[in-house]
Amino acid sequence: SERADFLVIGLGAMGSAALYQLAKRGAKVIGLDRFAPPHTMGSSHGETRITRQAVGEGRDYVPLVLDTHRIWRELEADTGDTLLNACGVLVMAPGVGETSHHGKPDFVARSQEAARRFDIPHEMLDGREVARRFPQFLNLEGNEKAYFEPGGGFVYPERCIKAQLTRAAQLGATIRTDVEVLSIVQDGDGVRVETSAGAFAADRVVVSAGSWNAALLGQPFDRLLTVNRQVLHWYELEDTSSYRTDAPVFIWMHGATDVDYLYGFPPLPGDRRLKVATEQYKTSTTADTLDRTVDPAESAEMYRRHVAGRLAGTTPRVAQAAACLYTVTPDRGFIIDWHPHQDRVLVVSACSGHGFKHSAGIGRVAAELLTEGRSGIPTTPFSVRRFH
Ligand code: PYC
Repeated sequence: SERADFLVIGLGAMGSAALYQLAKRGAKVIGLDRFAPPHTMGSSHGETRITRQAVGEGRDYVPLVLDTHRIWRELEADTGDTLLNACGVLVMAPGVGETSHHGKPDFVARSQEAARRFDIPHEMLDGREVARRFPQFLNLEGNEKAYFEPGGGFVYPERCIKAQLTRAAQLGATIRTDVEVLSIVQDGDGVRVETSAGAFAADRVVVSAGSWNAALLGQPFDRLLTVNRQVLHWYELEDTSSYRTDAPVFIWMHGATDVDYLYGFPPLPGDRRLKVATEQYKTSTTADTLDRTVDPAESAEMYRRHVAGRLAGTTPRVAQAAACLYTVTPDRGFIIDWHPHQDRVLVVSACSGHGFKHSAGIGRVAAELLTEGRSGIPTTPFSVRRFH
């Protein structure tokens, strides 16, 4: 069997970051992926991902995103590629009614609280001020509550993954694509991994296979993790004049329930499409049985419920659509922890649909846990033991 210090299974957001950080530390490391990353089969495709530094999901996440921004800038300098566009992020909720997001109440206020605690530049706006500054948002009541963070924005997920895999390979990592992992078995002082391309052995293993994690890891992960299909939609713009070149990304809670919500991105330079999505947690699927085609009726319904009358210049014409996966814990958080039954297997992660902005920092945490046994950023909030 091929042997390494560390084996990373799944080279998406988290795995590519872990591979890069381990290679940077001089470890002998092999990365495996079932496809050829960056690919469209998991949770890391679709051109853009929101990043916010004052994370309303909880203050435990903030050190991860701050570290991640630092690493994107380092990788940009190394590769010459643009990874992070700090065009600003706007989080908006109605003046009255539903204000929860990602399972957390008062999401706008929680973002403000995190910004204050970590000294992150931000502004609090009402709907009237949002309408004045950002004419792309239509039909505001005026009493909306909004958090604006000029240092937030979006990252290019495929480029981030590619940059980390490229740097990892330059630093000596081995990357094996189109390899399916069949079993992960701990034996004495190491771990043996059987795959479609033969056996691999390592001192320790990182499992960062996203929606495939539940099946690979067995109990208790198969009980804890739920996979939800999400859909990304790109609508044709007939008029881009409301979108300044520094138009922000946005999360907009606009109605009475927590499904009355959309998030989206400004058009990319030279592009005449607007990418938006909502989220659903009602219907679950699996990575292998998911329907990856998007029915035009789904995009029509998205446009009718969330986009029409809210975003300037849009048309219902669908330029593109894609299905994407969330792997979700019961509390919509993260898992970064050793497997409870295999103490040489580090599980990274489920990220419940809000992980990409933290991914480079999570890779560094994983590398520290593997090489030093502890990490500079506390991982207790992401422990699997919290579910016992
Ligand atoms: O993390 O900002 C986010 C986000 C919005 C929608 C999905 N994730």
